[in-house]
Amino acid sequence: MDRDPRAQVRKAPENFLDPELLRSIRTRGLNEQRRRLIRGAFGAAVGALAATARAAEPDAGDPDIVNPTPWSTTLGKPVAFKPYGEPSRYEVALARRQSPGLTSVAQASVSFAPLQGMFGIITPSGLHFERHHQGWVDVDPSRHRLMINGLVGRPRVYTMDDLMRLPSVSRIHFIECGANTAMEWANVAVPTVQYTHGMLSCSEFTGVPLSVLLDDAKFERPKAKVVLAEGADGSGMTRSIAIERALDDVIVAYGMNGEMLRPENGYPLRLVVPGVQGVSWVKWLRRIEVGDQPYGTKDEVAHYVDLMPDGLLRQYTSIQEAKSVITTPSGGQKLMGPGFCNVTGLAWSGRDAIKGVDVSFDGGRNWRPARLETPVLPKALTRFNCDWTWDGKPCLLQSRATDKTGFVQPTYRQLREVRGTRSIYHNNAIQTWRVDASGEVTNVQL
Ligand SMILES: Nc1nc2c(c(=O)[nH]1)N[C@H]1C(S)=C(S)[C@@H](COP(=O)(O)O)O[C@H]1N2
Ligand SMILES: [Mo]
Repeated sequence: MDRDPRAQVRKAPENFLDPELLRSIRTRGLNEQRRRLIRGAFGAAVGALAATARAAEPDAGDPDIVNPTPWSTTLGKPVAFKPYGEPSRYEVALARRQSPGLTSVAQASVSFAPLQGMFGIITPSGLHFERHHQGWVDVDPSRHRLMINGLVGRPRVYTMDDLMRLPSVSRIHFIECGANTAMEWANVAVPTVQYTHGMLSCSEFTGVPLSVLLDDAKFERPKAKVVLAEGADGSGMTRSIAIERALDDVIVAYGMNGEMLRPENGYPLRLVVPGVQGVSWVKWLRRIEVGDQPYGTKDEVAHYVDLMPDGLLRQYTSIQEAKSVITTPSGGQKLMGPGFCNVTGLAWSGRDAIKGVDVSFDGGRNWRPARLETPVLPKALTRFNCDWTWDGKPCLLQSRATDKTGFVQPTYRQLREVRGTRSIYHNNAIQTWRVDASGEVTNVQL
């Protein structure tokens, strides 16, 4: 343990096409560096580890059991050594990454969440994916205002202090960019789940229900049909949201995972539109205008439309349909050898809670039900697990989600029959990972 893991990890370049990076991808919480230590330091000494249980016998001579470790024979560090805590220095490989191939302009960019290294359903705030149309902005909360205007009897302007006095709710929801998994439409087969599905995160959000603010502004029923949400950044981000949805579960949120939103994610105020594609979750939210028809702004007419096989554009496609992905084993990881392996992944639906997830080991011919971890919440990520004993032969891993509405995640063939091949957004097809005889996992499309 005297090797400096930072030095090893720094070698990993950010370019996803580089094999060094792929080797640094974490597997089941043990990053590649630590796995190598396990195999190298005493895996060799132990020799034949039982194939079914990857753990050493107590008398196997492991020096980290036999000898005292530095941390058990020295004084610990004092409390509040760091006023704001951070992960262990051994975990620096777990990081958001950008794909240079996708985003050449730094300010209009994406960083992907490292799904392959996360547990449960909550995304740590520092690993939440980012998508900015014109960079993130550093808003001074004392100067931030939220205006409610348009078809209202009483236009309102709130300060942050005003908003924090109002009734609040906290709810766990996923956010997925409509362009998540977009490269796969063209079968680009980006190498890791971080790049195939990493524009996805799930947090507990706290804030004021939008319905409270609309009522406070005395919005004009029944004339009001839609609200327009506008951000304070330079991108002029504006999205129309139907009034029924706005009055349902939309939150004007200031909190994320128990603290104020991070600047990258909209500090001090963002819209949370459960189940709806990320672009409608307007960050640095400064205005809600009530109107009687959709606004047809650039972000919903020129962008975020789906080109259908008949050549027409599908607009206002907002809901993220049921989808799932296996996060371990996944692309860029390597199985340590035949034997037991917990297959784990995430499932979600923008319509309701997940009802079930099936896992296939033979490219979709046979399916087995996975165990869902609790809680299983509507419009939130759901973690699934499936016991598997790998026999060392090549195989094709898939997961298939079904939500409470009965919607079943489609195959690529089924999705393309309806949507054609020219889409960018809303790819919720079944993902396939190929495991070869050496245990290496790659992204393939069936
Ligand atoms: N004001 C503003 N809001 C915005 C954006 C933006 O560029 N500006 N990007 C949108 C897009 S396309 C997505 S996918 C989500 C991403 O949210 P995140 O960065 O918190 O992950 O924010 C949305 N809200
Ligand atoms: Mo997005």
